[in-house]
Amino acid sequence: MRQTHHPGHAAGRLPPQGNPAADHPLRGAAFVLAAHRPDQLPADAGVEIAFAGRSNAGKSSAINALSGQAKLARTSATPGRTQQLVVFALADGRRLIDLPGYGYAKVPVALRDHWRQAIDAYLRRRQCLRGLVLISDIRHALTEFDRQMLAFCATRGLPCLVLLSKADKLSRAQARTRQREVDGAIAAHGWPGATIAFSATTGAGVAEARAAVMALLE
Ligand SMILES: Nc1nc2c(ncn2[C@@H]2O[C@H](COP(=O)(O)OP(=O)(O)O)[C@@H](O)[C@H]2O)c(=O)[nH]1
Ligand SMILES: [Mg+2]
Repeated sequence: MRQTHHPGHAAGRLPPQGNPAADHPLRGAAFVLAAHRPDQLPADAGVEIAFAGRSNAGKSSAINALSGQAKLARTSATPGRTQQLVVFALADGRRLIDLPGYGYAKVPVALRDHWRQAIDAYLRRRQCLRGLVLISDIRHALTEFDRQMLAFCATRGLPCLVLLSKADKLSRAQARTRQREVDGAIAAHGWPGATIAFSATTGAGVAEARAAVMALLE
């Protein structure tokens, strides 16, 4: 096929050739909508996985790293910014849901309760939900909410992929120790969780996490 010149394509900024989702399906993820309440989400059909985590844990950065798109989800140095259920869809319609970050102390109590209930309702009722991706800072122990998410997955029989984020902040040995501690807590409770040490900054664990996320979406 003959290529025509396009003035918007400066050297080095040519788009990838062919189907953008060709190398991995998450690359085709696109923003659909942001909801304030679970009833504003797309119809409860098809296949969906949700991303949960404490505010500032690196949830948006993880979604961007997994999708290979630097600006898909908004990242912020200011915790407590994402207070919506953000929906992304793959080319074939399967969805990723970015749940509101929890645990940010400066959010007013009433708003925190609102989101707590919204997350709770979503996780309890959503039939198309196939699994949860929990983002937890590798430097900290699992929070009370992390534990509730894992216990919730056990109750509903859903798998939970735990991305131990910001692994670049620790040495390899420290990261391994932290991961073993979390694995131990998961095993002790019989939670349906699997951990991956992850860094959006260095890309460590991203390929493995991508494969695990795609497995959840099967
Ligand atoms: N060093 C490092 N910083 C990270 C990583 N992931 C996120 N961050 C930083 O942590 C802060 C919060 O990240 P964000 O993705 O917005 O967190 P969210 O609130 O959970 O969505 C930002 O300043 C990010 O740049 C990582 O893998 N390594
Ligand atoms: Mg975020």
